[in-house]
Amino acid sequence: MSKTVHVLNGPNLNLLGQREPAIYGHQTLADVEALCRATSEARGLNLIFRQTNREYEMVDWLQEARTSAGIVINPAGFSYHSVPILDALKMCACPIVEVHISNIHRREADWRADTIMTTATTGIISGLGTKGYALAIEFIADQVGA
Ligand code: CA2
Repeated sequence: MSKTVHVLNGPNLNLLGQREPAIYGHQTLADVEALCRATSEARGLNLIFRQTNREYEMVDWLQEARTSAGIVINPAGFSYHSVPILDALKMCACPIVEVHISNIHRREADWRADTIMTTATTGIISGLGTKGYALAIEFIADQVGA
């Protein structure tokens, strides 16, 4: 059984911490990676942590991750329209946790709640800030008995 967890981040999350702190907090993506690394190490899991602004790259990474211990994905703006990413998620054999830093059901625009990814994920964490990433990794560790 693979002991690698993939944490994949979608468009614009490379700028996390640089705008809208009232919604997304002050932590940067480097801070999120450090949190994910500490959580994975504590549970004996290897971590691959990535961010992309390119849809095709996310599809490639999901195909790479499909037989891993699990996937944590914040699809960001891809959440609302990307059929290629949805199809790639459906091909994954491992547990998948969709994470959103903000509570997408409490946002100013109703459409933000309408992620199409959730039909292909094991579950979703939304609104718990960057801690959601750590909780998602803990869930995957439990699933693989790590
Ligand atoms: O709450 C989340 O994690 C989101 O997935 C973030 C997406 C947004 O489109 C979703 O509705 C909810 C947006 C990410 C934009 O990246 C940022 C860049 C700089 C500062 C804050 C966010």
